[in-house]
Amino acid sequence: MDHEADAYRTDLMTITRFVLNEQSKYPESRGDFTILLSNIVLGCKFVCSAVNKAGLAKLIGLAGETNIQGEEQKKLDVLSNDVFVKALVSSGRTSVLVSEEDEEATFVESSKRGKYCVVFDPLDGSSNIDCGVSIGTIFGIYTMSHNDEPTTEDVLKPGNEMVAAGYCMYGSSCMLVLSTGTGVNGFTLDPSLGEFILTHPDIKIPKKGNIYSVNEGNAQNWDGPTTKYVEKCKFPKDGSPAKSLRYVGSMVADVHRTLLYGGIFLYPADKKSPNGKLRVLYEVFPMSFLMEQAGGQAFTGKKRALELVPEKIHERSPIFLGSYEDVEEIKALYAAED
Ligand code: AFP
Repeated sequence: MDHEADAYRTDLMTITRFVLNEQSKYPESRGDFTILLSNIVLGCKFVCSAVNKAGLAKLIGLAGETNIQGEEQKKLDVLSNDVFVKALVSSGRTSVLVSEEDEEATFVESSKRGKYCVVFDPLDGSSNIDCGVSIGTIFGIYTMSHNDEPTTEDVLKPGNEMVAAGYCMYGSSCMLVLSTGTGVNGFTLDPSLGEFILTHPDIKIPKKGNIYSVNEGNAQNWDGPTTKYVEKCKFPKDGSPAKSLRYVGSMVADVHRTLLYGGIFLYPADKKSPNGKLRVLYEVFPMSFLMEQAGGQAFTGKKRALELVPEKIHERSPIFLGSYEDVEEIKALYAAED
């Protein structure tokens, strides 16, 4: 990278300009997606700013606590959810919203309805909030296929029907990674401009990586293929070097590193959680969509993750995602079990 030239770059590709450019390839497009996305971007900017000042503003801690003014405080994830729900409803472009924070789906009132359904986790990795470790927002977008009353069936669709997916990571910098089905692009928030600027065009995950990422504390409850795979990462018998272990415990941070550096992220099933921990609609699907768009793979232990058909909005699934060749290895171990 030419840092000197970069320091004086004047042609800034903002996320809005990027999406407008994409939209111009479809003459029939009326800008609905651009409007929806700018509301998602607004939510991300709000959460980023709230996360940055969480300690100062006393946003950390439990919802229901009262501050010194006697006002009830909202936990950061509750606050983030409120912001996203309001931004998405007021965009006038959504009909159904599914949030990790809300037990039931939100059906937008008819006067504000639009053609998109958004599934999202407003603040994933919330157990990392209080110690200042990277956390993120994850989202996936479907289109409505009819004009009748919206129902949960409109989001209980396989992940390969999503039209877009992305995440925003609130880390050492704030980064939004997006795919609209034609590759993956990363945008970094320039805090002085308040704009996400294209900094990582056309992200491709390395074909193979040297990092594995898993909560090894669950190892005693894993099944055979996962146990064998992790053993192979640590004690390879083919002369290749052992893989490094990295695990943040925030899916956005672990997946972001996997996307950029290569390797594999695993949240397998175990004896205690036969369906794993991560939620299909707003964790497994968006991240699997991004991985495939970047040239990687995502597998559930049984099938391609994006082919799952969820039956419930908060359903969970085991997930193995990352570099193409690393995921091939775990697929081979599961195939050998059958
Ligand atoms: P929290 O939001 O409760 O911190 O959970 C985060 C998460 O859903 C996902 O971001 C992580 O990958 C995963 O859980 C970590 O789970 P373990 O703590 O069981 O490893």
